[in-house]
Amino acid sequence: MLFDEPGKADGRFLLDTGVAARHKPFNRICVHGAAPEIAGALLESERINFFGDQIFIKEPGTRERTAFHQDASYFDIEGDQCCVMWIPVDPVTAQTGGMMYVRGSHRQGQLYAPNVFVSHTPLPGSEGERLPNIEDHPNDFDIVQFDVEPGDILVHHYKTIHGAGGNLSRYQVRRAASLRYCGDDIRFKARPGTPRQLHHSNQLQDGEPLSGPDFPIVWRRDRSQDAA
Ligand SMILES: O=C(O)CCC(=O)C(=O)O
Repeated sequence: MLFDEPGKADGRFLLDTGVAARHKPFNRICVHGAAPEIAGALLESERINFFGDQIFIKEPGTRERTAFHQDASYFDIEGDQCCVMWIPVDPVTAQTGGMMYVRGSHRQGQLYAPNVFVSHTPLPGSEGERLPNIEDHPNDFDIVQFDVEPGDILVHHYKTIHGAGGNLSRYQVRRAASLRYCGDDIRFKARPGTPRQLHHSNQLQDGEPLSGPDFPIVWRRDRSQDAA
């Protein structure tokens, strides 16, 4: 386990996956809110498929870090046009577990093995080299961290290496949703060892574009205003 501080602290780290499949108001934000259009603009895509979601809650006094990782290693897809929106509903600083990104790491062309999220241990059966130990050598990497408020959205490329600290505050909970959107060039690709999305019907074969109920289209570029 990767802990921020030795000693005793009793905050809990809750992670849940596929919330949009179970919770209608959350689903509305994922598929009808502003996020799909923002993804379309950032990815310069003609259409956007919703890929999935997670929520991350770190109570005050949570020592568990989120180990550095690349989301792409956990997703059964390949291609370039995929982004992840990290949406906090609390003010978040470095002390309460602010997200840290290794700048430009999405362009390195390497996909590392997925880890178990709270330690460097790779997921059983997964492929790829282990990530370097960034937690113990932060000065060797170009890491950026942003303090955020409710209403802010942090967006990263799905190959960007990122992680987060524990929540060392005494009173401030840190809750965030992570929404994933895919654009035109993304294709399905099953990856060994990745956690199965229990709400998925798994109808796609490797190489197929995303479609169907698992990956609904949530935005299309409106070409009706384009000059003739
Ligand atoms: O909130 C966290 O601790 C991690 C979030 C994350 O890794 C993600 O959204 O991809």
